[in-house]
Amino acid sequence: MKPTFASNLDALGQWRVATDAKLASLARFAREHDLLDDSSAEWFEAMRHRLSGEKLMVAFVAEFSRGKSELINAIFFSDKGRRMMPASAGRTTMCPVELGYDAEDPIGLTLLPIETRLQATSLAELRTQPQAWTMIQLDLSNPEGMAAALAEVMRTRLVPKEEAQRLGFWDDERQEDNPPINAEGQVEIPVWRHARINLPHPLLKRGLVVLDTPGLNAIGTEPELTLGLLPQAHATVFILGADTGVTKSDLSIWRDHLSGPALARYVALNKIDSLVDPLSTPEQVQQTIQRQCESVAQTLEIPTEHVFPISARQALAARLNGDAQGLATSRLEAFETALSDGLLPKRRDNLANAAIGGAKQFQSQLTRRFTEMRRLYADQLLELRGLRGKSSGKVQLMLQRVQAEAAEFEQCTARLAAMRSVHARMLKDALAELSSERLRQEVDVLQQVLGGSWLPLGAKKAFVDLCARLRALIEQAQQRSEEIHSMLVASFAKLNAEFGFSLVADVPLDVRKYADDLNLIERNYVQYLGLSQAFRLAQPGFQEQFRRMLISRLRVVFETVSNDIELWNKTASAQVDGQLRERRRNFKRRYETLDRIQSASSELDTRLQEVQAQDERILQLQTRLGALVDELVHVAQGPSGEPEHPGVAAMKAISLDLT
Ligand SMILES: Nc1nc2c(ncn2[C@@H]2O[C@H](COP(=O)(O)OP(=O)(O)OP(=O)(O)O)[C@@H](O)[C@H]2O)c(=O)[nH]1
Ligand SMILES: [Mg+2]
Repeated sequence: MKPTFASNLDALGQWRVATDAKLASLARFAREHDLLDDSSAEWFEAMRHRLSGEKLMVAFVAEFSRGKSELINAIFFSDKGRRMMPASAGRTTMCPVELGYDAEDPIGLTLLPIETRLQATSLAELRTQPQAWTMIQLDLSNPEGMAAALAEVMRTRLVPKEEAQRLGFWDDERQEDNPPINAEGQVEIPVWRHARINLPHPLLKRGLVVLDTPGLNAIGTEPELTLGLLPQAHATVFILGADTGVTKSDLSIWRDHLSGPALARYVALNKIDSLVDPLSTPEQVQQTIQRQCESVAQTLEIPTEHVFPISARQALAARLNGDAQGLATSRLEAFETALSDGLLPKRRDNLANAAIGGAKQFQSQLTRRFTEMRRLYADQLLELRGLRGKSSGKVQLMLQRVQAEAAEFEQCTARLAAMRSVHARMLKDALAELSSERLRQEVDVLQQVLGGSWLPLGAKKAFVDLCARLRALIEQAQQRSEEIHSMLVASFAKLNAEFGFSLVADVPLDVRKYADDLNLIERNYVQYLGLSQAFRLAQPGFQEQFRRMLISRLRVVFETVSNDIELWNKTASAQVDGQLRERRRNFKRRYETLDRIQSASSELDTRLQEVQAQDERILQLQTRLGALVDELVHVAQGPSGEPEHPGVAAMKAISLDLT
């Protein structure tokens, strides 16, 4: 009984493999025929890396004991023959748990001690420091042993109130949020701050990352979770209990962490089995479930169809026992279908568009180059045909003409050098404003404005101002890119007219779109600064973490903008270099040909045939290129029309891969 989500993710995985194979063939073809310049090679590598390595993160968020861990077990790990993630009554998962697979890391469970919260280092930085983590090996052949090891995520210990306070689990001013305190004045706190499970499970190997979170205020206490992981998750599943409905604390989690507009959110109304009542008919129970869904939808202000009634426990048990009827009653499959339909096609489309767009651009770049080469061959053929029956004196004259033309052409080098230096300077200016140093300066301004006081209102304003300045930097980068484009258009036109180049400046780059990423970060942070957890920012350690997290997220945006600009400009330069090389080669060939014809007139026909053969070879290359790109498009777009059964899609992907 293969879970729906799993099959669909499998199909996506097959598609990725098939599309990657087509990209690889295209790259191989280009390399074999010496058609791959540096910037294109870079693009191929980045795109293939995205296809094979891009992660898909699904985060589960809810108040404690709503069944997050149980649902994760039912959706993703029912193949293990037992309950993998600990799920039990009361508080169970004590720290965020990230399940994924990275072939470069050892298999096992790694845990970050809670005390690291006292350092200013952010979780993102700690990820790169293996010595900060405790490692527990997992024996894949022993599910019992694995489950026992995973119980580590439940570990807690008792500490004096003061220590809990330092670690962010106690606040005198917010008594209602504090954990219970025992007779000795001690408080129970998690032993670990974050857990990562690195497991070569088929789904995780396909790039899925599952994030299980602890309930209660724990979400808010870790800025990394609220600001880093959750906003970047591709989908968030919010879980409610059918037995409890929407409680006040459910609602505050929803409002504080899930109401961001950009998130793909799913709401599961779990534990519908608990509504079964021996005194009611099954129809009456169904009506109760329906009423509950409507009331949840109304409270959360979402459409009723977006609330999925399920029973995670029943689904897990049914899958473990191969019980189809039980699985149907759990209604999990409808939820899984919605989750995969909402998530996977969009992801596939994004990857497909990027792969197809890039490949087509590469194709038009090469086509331009082919056209230019064929133009030169045509000229040469004309020149050679004109020599038929001509005396060797005429050939001698032609030789001199070629020499003169070549010398005249070489005058372009000074012009090219001038253009290159202008181009390099403009590019440097455009990139300077996007450097991580520049970013740090801007964030430092925020820090100075705030001083030590991170009062929610002031912090929010300072932050909004920072985002406005950063947007202005992106706008400036856009303008500089357009200036570079105009400069190249003008220079290319002159070079084409004076020296017979056929240079074309691509459409100008659009980096303005990255302002949307900034907007998203802004919304997350503003929400965080405004919410009930903002008081935690008063603690110095959190402030520093907050700052570092912010810089690291902003840096990703700025680096993407820089990379795009660099790649665009590299492509433009590569075109100039390519044509220069081709023209020089052509002069040399023409000279050598005439030279040989002069010494033996029988050479003329041989040379004519050679040039014709070269021209035909280019035509063949162009046809082959077209075929390879078409194949890629065909595989990447996949079968059009109605979505089909995932198994069929997977089979198709495989068979296409083999052809
Ligand atoms: N009756 C019933 N119980 C369920 C269902 N799903 C989960 N439970 C039970 O509810 C309890 C809590 O489930 P967990 O999965 O541990 O809940 P959680 O949301 O992960 O809780 P924390 O880890 O504490 O944040 C466990 O005893 C589960 O077996 C369900 O569909 N029906
Ligand atoms: Mg849990």
